[in-house]
Amino acid sequence: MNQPNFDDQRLIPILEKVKAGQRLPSEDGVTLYRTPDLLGVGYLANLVRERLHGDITFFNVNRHINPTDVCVASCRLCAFGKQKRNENSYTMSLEEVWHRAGEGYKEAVSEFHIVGGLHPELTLDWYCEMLRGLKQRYPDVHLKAFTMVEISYFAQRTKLSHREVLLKLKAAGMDSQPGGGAEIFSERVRRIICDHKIDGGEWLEIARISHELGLKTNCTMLYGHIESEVDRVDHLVKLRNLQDETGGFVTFIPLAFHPDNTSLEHIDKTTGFDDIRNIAVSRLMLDNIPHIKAYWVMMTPQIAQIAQRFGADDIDGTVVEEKIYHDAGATTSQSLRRGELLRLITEAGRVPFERDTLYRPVERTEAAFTILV
Ligand code: V47
Repeated sequence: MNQPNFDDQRLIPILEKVKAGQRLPSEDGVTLYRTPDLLGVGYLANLVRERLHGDITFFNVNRHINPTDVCVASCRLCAFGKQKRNENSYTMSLEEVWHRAGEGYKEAVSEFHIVGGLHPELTLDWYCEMLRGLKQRYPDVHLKAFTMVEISYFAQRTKLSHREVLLKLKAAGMDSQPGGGAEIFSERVRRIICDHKIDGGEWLEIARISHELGLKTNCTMLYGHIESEVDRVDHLVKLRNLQDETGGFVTFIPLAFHPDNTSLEHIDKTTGFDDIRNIAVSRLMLDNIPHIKAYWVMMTPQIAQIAQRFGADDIDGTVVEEKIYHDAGATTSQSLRRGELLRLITEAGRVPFERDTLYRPVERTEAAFTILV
């Protein structure tokens, strides 16, 4: 292996650890966040990414379903949630959810990604019925549903424990959970950007219970608002510690804060430099989480493409009808066709691998290809 020519000599001892497969301590995480030598950080992250996944970049064909944007929490970071009395809010009926999903089924999706606001009237039984209806109609589609924040709210409303809520949803058809709602675990920051949300400890505790019940989940970090580099590293290390215990996280997704239409609108948008850096640092710090996703909706397809050479091995999916980021001013398209994902991957010199939610290969029939290309 050629020795790289780092601009920042502080990366040399980190290279030695990366080459030896050693865990990086928090101080290295802070250095990786603060150095201007992004190419150096990317070089290190790419070593790990290629060691784990070679030239493969994963993607899937999925559809997002957001049954309601009514939310009792008014998080300052969010442009999606609305109060029930807001005439622009919406709540789908069960029939509507199943109908939307049917459009996804025609698009040959392998996953429905289902999250929504904390609705004060929809019951846990309603959500279970929604899942059962989806499974009955589309038995082959994986249901990745509900963040830890939603689980906590269902528990609060029903007076059941987190475990009981998760068991009910699992029995109704929930196959895994997305990684949202983690934001940043620092309580100081959380009090400002999402003070109505569960704290970081509860988010991690619910993830732990999910994993104990055999559910796989994703995890995220929201960056680019008022957090410091130390807060970011603290967040990554907390995820890494839980993963050591449970092994239940499949994919980490760093999420850039989009300020438009939120009450934090005065905050500058993240830069491409910071977006790429978050991919690279998370790949290096999260040595026990298999996949790092460059979510193209959030970082643009162009940056997601470059991220494949800076530590990311996944660029998410076709998505179809993304709402959370578009309400917060995202100017990216609301979906990408499978062919476009393939082009983003092959032009970066990577090999596309269509996966299901749990990273098993997806076999396509001729008929499915004619819809998808
Ligand atoms: O939990 C909300 C974030 C998350 C804003 O698991 C915002 O595969 C930026 O979790 N600006 C939802 N971010 C998205 C999410 C996700 C996305 C793609 C894949 C997966 C997965 C998970 O978006 C929320 C919150 O952290 N968010 N508002 C905003 N204004």
